[in-house]
Amino acid sequence: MTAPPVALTIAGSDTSSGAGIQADLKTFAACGVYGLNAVTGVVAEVPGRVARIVPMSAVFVAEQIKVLAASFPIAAVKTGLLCNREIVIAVAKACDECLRGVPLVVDPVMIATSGDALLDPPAIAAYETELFSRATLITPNADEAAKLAATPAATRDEARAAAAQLARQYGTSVLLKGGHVRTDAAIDFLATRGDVLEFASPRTPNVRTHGTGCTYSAAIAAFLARGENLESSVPAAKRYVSAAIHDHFTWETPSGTIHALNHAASIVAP
Ligand code: PXL
Repeated sequence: MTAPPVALTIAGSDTSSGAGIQADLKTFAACGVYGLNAVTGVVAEVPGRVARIVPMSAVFVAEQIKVLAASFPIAAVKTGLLCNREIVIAVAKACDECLRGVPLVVDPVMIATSGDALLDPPAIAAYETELFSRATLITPNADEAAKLAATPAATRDEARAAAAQLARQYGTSVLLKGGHVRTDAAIDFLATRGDVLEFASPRTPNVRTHGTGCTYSAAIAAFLARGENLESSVPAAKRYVSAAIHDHFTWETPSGTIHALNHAASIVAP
């Protein structure tokens, strides 16, 4: 067997395996990439309810990254939940020191699908000053983009303008995920090199999956690790997520209906 490309996720552990490290590793595997992980914290949760988050120490997060970077040929990195300001700063520093030149996808995970806040204002400020400028791509959803750009992103025109503004603001490429924007299809806006490209996919109604954002940014990192560029990685990743949502799993339980992404829905040939 030839060795696959290697990608690293720096993210939180989701006990219910729908989001976080678990979603990222499933995505890497399905996209033909070998996945490494540095755990930022452990989240006790089920879909729709976060019970508790226990962060790792920032020093230990940095140590995980350094150990991995010293051994593996890491070809792309993504960040997910970074829990707090100290971890955001430690990750930025570690990426600078030992992953220089490696494509970095930053998913600014601020709010869970359940509505739970996952980051406090000092942590968000650290993303803005320490991490975004080092990223190849940042992938806010419409709510995160509106907060960062301090401008509405609820309609197609607003979302397009917010993506372009954020790209200028942070000097990096921006993928604004328009799942919650008022359009018939789910449209994402990729602002890169002065241009805004749009990628649309049909909506799958009445599915409550968590982990779609994690999965999307992990798939982009996987395609970057495979040597694709941003303009080809984003639509390939969107096809991957859309299939995982469309072919989702459902459990009917005494406490309600549980949905989960199906990562076997579109396995990408090595
Ligand atoms: O979907 C955001 C997210 C990211 N990372 C972890 C999570 C969640 C949401 O629940 O638990 C670890």
